[in-house]
Amino acid sequence: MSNQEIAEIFYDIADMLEIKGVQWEPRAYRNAAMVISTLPVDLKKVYEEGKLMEMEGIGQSMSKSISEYFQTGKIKKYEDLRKQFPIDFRVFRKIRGLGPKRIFTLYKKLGIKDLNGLKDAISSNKIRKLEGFGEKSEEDLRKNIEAFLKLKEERKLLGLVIDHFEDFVKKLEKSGLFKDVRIAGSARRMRETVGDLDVLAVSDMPEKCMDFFVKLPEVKEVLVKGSTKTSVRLNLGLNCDIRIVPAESFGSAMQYFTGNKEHNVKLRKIAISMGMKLNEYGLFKGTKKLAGPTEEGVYKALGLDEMEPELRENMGEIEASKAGTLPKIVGYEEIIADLHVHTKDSDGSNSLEEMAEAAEKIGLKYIALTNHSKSLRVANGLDEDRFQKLAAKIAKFNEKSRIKVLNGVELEILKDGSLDLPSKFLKDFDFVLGALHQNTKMSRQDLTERLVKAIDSGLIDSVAHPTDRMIGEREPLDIDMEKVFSACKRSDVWLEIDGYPNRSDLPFDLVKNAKDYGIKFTLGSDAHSVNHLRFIRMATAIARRGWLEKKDIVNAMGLNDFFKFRRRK
Ligand code: DGT
Ligand code: CA
Ligand code: CA
Repeated sequence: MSNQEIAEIFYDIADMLEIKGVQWEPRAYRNAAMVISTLPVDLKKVYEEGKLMEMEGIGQSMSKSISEYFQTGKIKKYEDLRKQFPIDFRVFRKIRGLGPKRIFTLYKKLGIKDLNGLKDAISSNKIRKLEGFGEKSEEDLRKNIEAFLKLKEERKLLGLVIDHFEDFVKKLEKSGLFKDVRIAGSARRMRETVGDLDVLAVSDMPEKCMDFFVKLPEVKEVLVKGSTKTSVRLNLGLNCDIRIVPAESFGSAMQYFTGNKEHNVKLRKIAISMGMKLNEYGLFKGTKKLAGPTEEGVYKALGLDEMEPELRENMGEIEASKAGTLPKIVGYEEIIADLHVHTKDSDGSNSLEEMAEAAEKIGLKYIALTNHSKSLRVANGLDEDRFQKLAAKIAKFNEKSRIKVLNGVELEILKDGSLDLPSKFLKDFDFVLGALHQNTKMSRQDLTERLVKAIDSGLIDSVAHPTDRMIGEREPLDIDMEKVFSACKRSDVWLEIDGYPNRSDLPFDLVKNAKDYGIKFTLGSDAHSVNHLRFIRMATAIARRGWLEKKDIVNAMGLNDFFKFRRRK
């Protein structure tokens, strides 16, 4: 995907400029890279429409670089820097504990350019002898590399590709060649990461369909081409399988190719136990076809309710359906708020007005600004004084706006479980989202106690991204979640589902566990720019995958209820 490629180049440039001691440019490049990597449309399209400069964070020189990339396939500024620093920043950046300065030290002192070089240096104990490293950091690096390799799967974050998937399928639809064309597989189940894109279609002209399909500009390479199944590599960096099936099998094929596999296996067993046979062509008794055209028909004939794709993870949904206890999960359209939004005031790239306006455009009724608090210096956290000024701005904005903005904070939970702002000051916030970001290298017990202390303080409303995992970067914190859930229940504190794609935190299986404690949840996009507000959909998807109903979710309440149900008064 050119978006990702250009974002990586910009991150590389930022790292190299930082090594050179350049002052503000690295920050500008990182900001632009963040915006580009999370863009819902193809950057190339923005370029072709001449709208690069309209993007936030993209000035004249970056716009020129992007144009240069699309015209020549290269960016000279980048190539020149690379000659000075022939280092694999892309991999090193993803290893915890390696910033640009340390990467450069490794290169300068030991000639380390890539992961293999780094691994060799670690196994021959060379790192510990370097100034500023030591034995402990050598050991940490070894562990962090292991973690990186373990998490580095060839999967994409759905939140970053779903809009591209949908645009792609829309193109197929618009061709007029298909009677029906739908997304199946993990993307339909809204799994946080996807291995490929599965598309199912019905058509009278399969050959023409496949010809049209493989010629789309999103297709990089054709892997297999047939009239019922074609597989291609997409520019996005993953494969797409399209299958054309007869209309009378569309439902059973959708069921089969939506999965997941374990869910399917269980369904098939049920069919067998009823003397039937289930496959992608239909549900059969002997030679008689009992179901096939619709998914609903397949489930009904097996004595089950048709269930939302998000539920089909073999997490007890089949048993619950049989018992008639399957919940009516929250609808995407029932979410009317976003309770985790950043602005320029801390580390976001848009103003309060811009964020609110964009949120209103996607149909939200209120949002909570949750900028970082002062100890999170890397994110430009706010102190009391700056928060007070922002509160005044918010109050003024609300006087004349339709959408309402809550005065919130993403509050650092400090090392000892105390909070980053005085309790008297916290009272003035509408919404306090407690978060662990720093000093998390602690024992399971200490970390659990730290978080539980904050939950029991009576001063926070919800816990931001509770496990602090970063998909592909770092594992969840080692915390006793059962203790956290009990504390939330006891102190009437909510838990956040953060929909920012690489967070997707609380993970859906833990959401389902937490629900059993009777806890309520807040959903947040964790937007750092207007185009991230769309991630509220991903948070909602996780809520649905965790079996949450409307009543379990704060964001489905109106503002009056929000204040009524908020325990902190
Ligand atoms: P992914 O692509 O790894 O993100 O996950 P899925 O779930 O999209 O898996 P994929 O693309 O391999 O297959 C699509 C669906 O096809 C899967 O969810 C269930 C079904 N399927 C695949 N292999 C099998 C199988 O061996 N047995 C059964 N019953 N179903 C299968
Ligand atoms: Ca798939
Ligand atoms: Ca597939």
